[in-house]
This record gives sequence, structure tokens and C-alpha cells, in this order.
Amino acid sequence: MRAVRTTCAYCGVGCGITARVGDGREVEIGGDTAHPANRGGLCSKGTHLGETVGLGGRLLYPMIGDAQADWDEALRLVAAQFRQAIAEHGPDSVAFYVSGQLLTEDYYAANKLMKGFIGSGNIDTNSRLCMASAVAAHNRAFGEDFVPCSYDDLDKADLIVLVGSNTAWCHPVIWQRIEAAREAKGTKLVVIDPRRTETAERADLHIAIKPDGDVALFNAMLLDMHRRGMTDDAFMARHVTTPDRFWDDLSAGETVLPDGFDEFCDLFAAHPRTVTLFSQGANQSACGTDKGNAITNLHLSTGRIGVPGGGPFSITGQPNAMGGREVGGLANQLACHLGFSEQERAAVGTFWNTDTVAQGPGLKAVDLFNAVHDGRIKALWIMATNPAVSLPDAGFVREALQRCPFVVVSDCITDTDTALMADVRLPALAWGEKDGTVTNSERMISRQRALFPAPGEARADWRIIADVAARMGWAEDFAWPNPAAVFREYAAMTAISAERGLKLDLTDRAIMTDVSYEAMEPFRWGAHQPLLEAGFSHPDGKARLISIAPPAPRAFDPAFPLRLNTNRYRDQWHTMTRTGLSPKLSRHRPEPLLDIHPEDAAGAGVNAGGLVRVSTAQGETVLRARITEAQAKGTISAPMHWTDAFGSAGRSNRLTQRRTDPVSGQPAFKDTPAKIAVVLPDWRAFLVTCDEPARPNVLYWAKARQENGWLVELAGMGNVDVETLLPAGQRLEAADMARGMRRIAVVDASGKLLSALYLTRSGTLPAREWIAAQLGLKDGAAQELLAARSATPLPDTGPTVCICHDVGEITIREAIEGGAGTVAAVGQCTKAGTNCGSCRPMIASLTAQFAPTAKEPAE
Ligand SMILES: Nc1nc2c(c(=O)[nH]1)N[C@H]1C(S)=C(S)[C@@H](COP(=O)(O)OP(=O)(O)OC[C@H]3O[C@@H](n4cnc5c(=O)[nH]c(N)nc54)[C@H](O)[C@@H]3O)O[C@H]1N2
Ligand SMILES: Nc1nc2c(c(=O)[nH]1)N[C@H]1C(S)=C(S)[C@@H](COP(=O)(O)OP(=O)(O)OC[C@H]3O[C@@H](n4cnc5c(=O)[nH]c(N)nc54)[C@H](O)[C@@H]3O)O[C@H]1N2
Ligand code: SF4
Ligand SMILES: [Mo]
Repeated sequence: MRAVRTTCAYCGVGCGITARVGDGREVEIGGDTAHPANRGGLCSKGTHLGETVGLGGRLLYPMIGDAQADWDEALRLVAAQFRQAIAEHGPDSVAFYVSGQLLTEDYYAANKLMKGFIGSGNIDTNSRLCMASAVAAHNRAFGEDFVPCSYDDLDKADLIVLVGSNTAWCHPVIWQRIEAAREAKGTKLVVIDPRRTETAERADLHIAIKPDGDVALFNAMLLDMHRRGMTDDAFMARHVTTPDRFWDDLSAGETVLPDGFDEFCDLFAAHPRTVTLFSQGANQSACGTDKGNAITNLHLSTGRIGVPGGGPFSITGQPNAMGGREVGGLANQLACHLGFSEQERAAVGTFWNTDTVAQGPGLKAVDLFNAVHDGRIKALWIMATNPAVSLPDAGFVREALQRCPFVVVSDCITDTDTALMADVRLPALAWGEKDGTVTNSERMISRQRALFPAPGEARADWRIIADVAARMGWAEDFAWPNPAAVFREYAAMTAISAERGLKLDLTDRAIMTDVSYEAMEPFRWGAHQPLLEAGFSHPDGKARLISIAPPAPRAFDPAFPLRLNTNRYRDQWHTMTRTGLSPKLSRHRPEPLLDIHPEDAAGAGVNAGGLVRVSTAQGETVLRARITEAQAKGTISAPMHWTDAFGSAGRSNRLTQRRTDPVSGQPAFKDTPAKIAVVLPDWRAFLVTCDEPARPNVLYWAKARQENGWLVELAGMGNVDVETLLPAGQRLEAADMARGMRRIAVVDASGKLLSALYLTRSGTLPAREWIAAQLGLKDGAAQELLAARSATPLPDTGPTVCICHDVGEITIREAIEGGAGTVAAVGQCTKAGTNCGSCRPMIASLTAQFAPTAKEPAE
């Protein structure tokens, strides 16, 4: 086996991977112990990447409509349609919508084509949905989109504050680093999140803030520190500009401060080395930029920035969210952290040798799709993102895509919800095939390297862009032979930002050879000189405090009394195009669940595991209820991941609104007015099947990948159309009409189990996992499953907690009740949590819940 060092496909932690590649597309994934971001650690998603590199579902040839086309034909069509729109309606009638899952080289090429040659600012990225508020906060405070921290600061901090971040699930390797620091030196942890997440459960202090209560909280903190004399006047005099009246205007508004506020202030006062990590609970808000600045204000006024173990740390979501921000993937930046002033445009024009540099910023994602909807955009090219699922009010987005005269989608997958709406689909290389660079949350640039040869006719995104550019008439300007050449050009271009005193400076890489690019080790940009020596990027070298007021409380709408929050699951990635293919990753949460507080559930007559209809002004969907006190009263939560390909329900952006932050344009995904109502289906069922099932036409379905097939949860009204659900084969059936129970197994001529359906009108359904595991087996399991004897003893180990070693909740609970009182002891008894560690927070919660109390009663 060959060993290849690369980086993980998923999150912005940017873990290094050592891939051992065998024949064909066989690969063993291990953490790269030499990579500074993870030092060998990987989470569940990284660990199981090998399960997602198969070619099933891949888009391997260009498609025009439903017909396979050759590359030249497809490229000429794209170029011609874009040229025609530009000729008839001007450059602003076309747009690119791109993604933090592109490599920096791809992003650079796309930005150069749109902003340099087409001459419009209309290229925006899904980072608008993700990081735009943090970017805007950085620009306001620091004068540049600069993250003033690194992961090393987590080791050195005495206090770590997580704002709107479910780190244990979404940045698990950062979480493991935080846990290690807590163990080594007692670092304190505060989590600020309206939900009691697994992350919050592990904290020293969880502040269950009201949605969007963050600005008031941080302003109140700053007032308290000021009052205590904890602000650092000497630091501020040297490094910070304070607007007139900043301190007079500083206010926490009318809000009642949340429980834990005083304790938080005490912790903050007692622990000067503080890192505040923030992500979507801060960014995805109508006041997201203000939240970012409320956090930086606190750090700047207390001198907790630019020092070891101190700083506001925006952690990025996608593997290359940062790279895209650097090259200019956001519509409001030209390139390389530059704006659109006359001088900046001129410098960029000279560098690119073009006189058609965009005049000004283009449309931001939500506005861009508004413009697609109202006909201003005539040709749209979407790359590496699935906006029909991931943009807010996705029903509107789908309408917009239907109306758009010409839609191109570059993707690796044939039938994403967005790709199905395209006029032209272009096959892109996927992780494991593509080759280039990514930048992680801490500004570290690493190489992603190809493991396998390109399948079918798939091409690198930068190459596809260059191929279109050539056919639009700009062949010489996009004539790169390889990604190394693109990277060198980008690195050379950062001379323009460096000359203007910005920190983005990669000029020392501009002359690197192909060989040294191939061998490039991870490095952090902007790390040559300590931040406080180099100064901030505003012309005076100082950072700025920003005067901000808490938002007015949201008006209560009796029609939609609840507030809908949307977020992520530990083992799914976004719209599931990759993680949805992994049987192991599909175990943690096989279905999308709506989290509801017990009182809200009781008010609506909803039972645990029952179905519930969620409605908002934008749309409605049906989800399964998970009743939990972790969800605050008056709020509900749904995951963002499920698409039409994976279920009838769960597409949470049917529900969300198009409200955005006025500064950053980032949508407020975490707070949509909503209502719920109980749904009582006539029947419930589940199906296990070897072949991928067609989309059933029933009230509710959700499918999850299994080792040898699929598991589909079903519910419906009226009669069940069994024929449409089951494959051909020999049927074995058991029924108990009195209880409305039916079980049907389908086997092939050799007795192999092809499918089994379990249906009930009023009873309970058996545990799924053992039954799903019988798929494809020939040992007469079908008979056993259907035995008319009421209870076939099915070993039920409970919902899977540890997906690496397949350990269920019941097994873990038994170990804890048997005396395994710690995560380590549970690991020794059951192996759970001993591989990637993603489930350790869950095991810790279980030990807290089920440990027989060893303590003697107090005297
Ligand atoms: N497993 C997994 N990991 C991922 C991803 C994935 O899809 N799956 N995606 C990656 C990407 S692109 C991103 S952007 C990151 C996102 O990572 P996170 O930001 O951690 O993810 P979310 O679950 O979207 O939201 C975080 C938390 O914000 C809380 N929140 C909601 N409203 C508020 C509020 O008003 N104030 C505060 N303080 N908190 C609030 C929510 O309850 C939620 O727990 O994850 C990355 N990592
Ligand atoms: N309700 C709600 N909605 C949200 C969020 C939320 O918290 N709540 N979070 C938002 C955030 S932070 C984000 S980042 C977005 C993510 O949303 P999306 O970007 O829509 O999510 P993905 O499923 O990652 O889509 C990536 C697509 O690119 C394809 N792809 C992968 N690699 C490549 C490549 O190299 N080249 C090409 N051409 N294609 C590739 C994949 O097959 C997939 O179809 O969702 C946003 N939407
Ligand atoms: S934390 Fe997990 S998903 Fe993120 S980069 Fe590391 S292994 Fe990949
Ligand atoms: Mo994101």
C-alpha cells in the first residue's frame, strides 16, 4: 500500500490524514501524527472517510439535460450562454455561487474569471451562510479578515468560552484538544448556547442564553469588567482605538441577564488567559456581526488578544472556508483581502492584465438568489454546494432555479437536489482525487493530495473554470498547466495586499517549484511576526472597539409562538452527499429529529417518537419528535442535513426565513418563528432492503444506509401499498390482524434475504439493527424473523453510541451500572470510545446519568 499525506474532506479543523492506498479505490485512513492541526487525531467523520469514496452516485460525464455530452460540447454551451447573457444584459446578469469545499486554486480561478474578466462582482460563496458575520466583525475590528489565534492558544488558555458552538460534534478534534487541556491543567470551560448540547453538558458552566441574547451578555460582561477595573488601559492606549462615547453608550439593554452571568464574570476576572471560540450560534443571526464585535470588544479592552492563550477565535466550518475568503470568494471583496477602491482595482487589473475588473461588490448569496428569482440573473453557475437544500427558504430558491434561463452545476454527485435542476452538469473531481491547498481555522495552509486517478471524465474544478474561460476568449489568462501554477500566481498576487500593510502575504511561495509544491508542509500565513509587534491592519496599526447595542427583542407572533433553531449532527455532513453513504456514520442518528421541550410537546399532544408537523411562514414539514429538557421551552431544533434524496421530511430550509444580518448578509438560520401540531399516522413501518429503495409516496419516510442495504422508516395514512415498497422475490408473511401487525420478508431463489417490511397500526415495532444486519444473509433468518411466536429474541443493544466498535447505549449502560464509572473504564469494558473518540462526550453523559452513586449520604 502507498502512503499519501493529505487533509480531511470535512471541517475547518483541517486535520492531516495519512491515507494508505491499495488497489482500486481501497483506502485505509489514519491521522497524520506530523500534522500540527491534529497530531494524529481524527473524529468519526474523518475516520470513516474510506466508506465514502466509492463511485456509486457519482457524476462522471458532462450532462446536458438528461443526456451525456462530451466535454467540448458542454464547455462550448456554457461559454456561449454566459457570453450571450453578458452581451445582451451586461456582466451583472451572470453569477457564480461557489463553496468553501473548493480548493484555493479552484476558488482563485473562479474569482479571477468573474471579477477580472467577466467584470462583475457577482461571485459569492456558501461561506456567506457560514462565516460572513465573523469576516465582517474582523474587518471592522482589525481592518482585515484576520483570525488572531491558533490551536496552540487552546493549550495555553486558563479559560475557554464557546459561543454558539457545539464543538464536541462539529469540531471534534478541537474538542479533544480542549478536553486534553482541561485534564492537564484544569482549564475552565464555559458554553453559551440556548440548547444543552453534549458540549454544554461537559462544561464547568453552561449559560442557556435566550436566542440572540449574546450581544447583551457580552456588553454586560464588558460593563462589569470596566466596573471592576479589569479593563487594560495601557493595552488600549497602545493597540486600540476607542470611539467617542463608547463607554457612555455601552449598554446591555433591557434584557434580564441569564442564570450563570455572575459566575461567568467571576471566571473571566480570575482567568486572564481566555480564548473565546465562536461559530454558527454567533454568525447565523440577524445581529451576527455585532455578536462577533461584542466578543472582540471584550478581548480588546481586557488585553486578551495577541498574547499566548488569549483571543477571539472564529472557528470555520468547511475545509476551505478560509482559503475562499483569502482569494476573494465573497462578493464584497475583490481578491486577496482587497476592496474595490480605484487603486485596488487598478493594481488587480495590472496583475491580471485586464481592463475589465469589477467596478464594485456583487450580490451576496440571499440577494443573489432573489435576483435569480426576479429575472435579473440570466445565467448561473453553481460549484460544490447544494443551495436547493442549504439556503434559507429553499422553496423560494428552487423556484428561482426553475425560473433561471441557464443553470450550470459542477458537482461530484449526479442527483443532488440542486444538480437535478441544472441545464448542464459538469463532473468534478472529489476528495481523494483532487489536488491543491486548503486553509483551516487557524490560517494553516495544507495540501490536499490525490489518492486515486480521476474516475470517468471528471476534471478538477480549476481546470473546468479555465476550460470555460478559454472558450469565452481568455485562453492565455487561464493557461495553467497544474494546480501548482495556480497557487504560485495567487501567492504572487498577495504582493498587492502585503504592500498595503495587510497580513495576507504569501509572496515567499510565489517562486516555489512544482516539486516543492508537491512536498509542501503545512504552514500558517501571517505568523512571521507576533500580532502586537506587527500591529493590526487598520492604517494606524490599531484595532477598533465597535459601539453596538443589543437587538430589540423580537416581536412575538401568536401565529408562530415557537422559535426554530437549526443545527448539525455529530456524524452527518451538510446535505449528506458523502456521509449519507456511510453505514457507520448513519447509525448515530438514522432519522432527522425535532427536539422539543416536554411542556411544549405536552401542549401540542406530541409523544416521544411521535410525528409532528412544523410550520413557518415559509413552509412545513413532518418530523419525528425527540422530547428533551435540553431544548429550552418555547424553542425547537431540527438538523440541517436531510434532503429530498434521504427523506420526505427534514429538509429544514423549507422552514427558515430569508432574514439576514444587515452588515454581513448572513442568514439568521437559528431563529425562525414556528408552530407545531401533532400528526397521527394510521400506520407505522420500517423496511430493510438490499437495493436502494425508490422514494416512497407516503406521509413520512427517511432512509439510512446500512452495511448491506438500506433502512427506511415509514408512516402513512389509509392503506399501505406494500407492492410499491417490496422487491420481486419469494414472499414470506406473518400477520396479526387484531393488532394490525404485518411482517413480510422477501428472499431470492437461494434463500438470501432481500427485503423485510415490519408494519403496525397500533403496536410497537421491533429493534431495527439486528434485522438490518440479516440483509443478504442466507441462513434462514427470514423464517426466524417472521416466526409467529410473539417474541423472537432480538438482541437489542440500544442506539449505537460508538460507531467505530459498534457499541450500543444499553451495553454501555450495563457496563456503567456494573461499576465502570469513567469514560476510560467504559472503554476498557466495552471498547466504546477507544478509537476516534467522537462518542466520548456521550459516554461521559451516560456515566453521569447511570453511575450507581458511590457517595455516602451527607451527615
Ligand atoms: N458533524 C458535523 N460537523 C460539522 C459540519 C457538519 O455538517 N456536521 N459542518 C461544518 C460547518 S460548515 C460549520 S459552519 C460548523 C458549524 O459548527 P457549529 O457552529 O458548532 O454548529 P451548529 O450546530 O450549526 O450551531 C452551533 C450552536 O449554536 C447554537 N445557537 C443557536 N442560536 C444561538 C444564539 O442565539 N446564541 C448562541 N450563543 N448560540 C446559539 C445552537 O443551539 C447550536 O448548538 O460545523 C462544521 N462541522
Ligand atoms: N437550516 C440551516 N441551513 C444551513 C446551515 C444551518 O446551520 N442551518 N448552515 C449553513 C452552512 S454554515 C453551510 S457551510 C452550508 C453548507 O451547505 P452546502 O454547501 O449546500 O452543503 P454540502 O452538502 O456540503 O454541499 C456540497 C456539494 O458540493 C459537492 N462537492 C464536494 N466536493 C466537491 C468538489 O471538490 N467540487 C465540486 N464541484 N463539488 C463538490 C458535494 O457533492 C455537494 O453536493 O449550509 C448552510 N445551511
Ligand atoms: S475534526 Fe473530524 S471532520 Fe474535522 S477535519 Fe478533523 S477529522 Fe475531519
Ligand atoms: Mo458552514
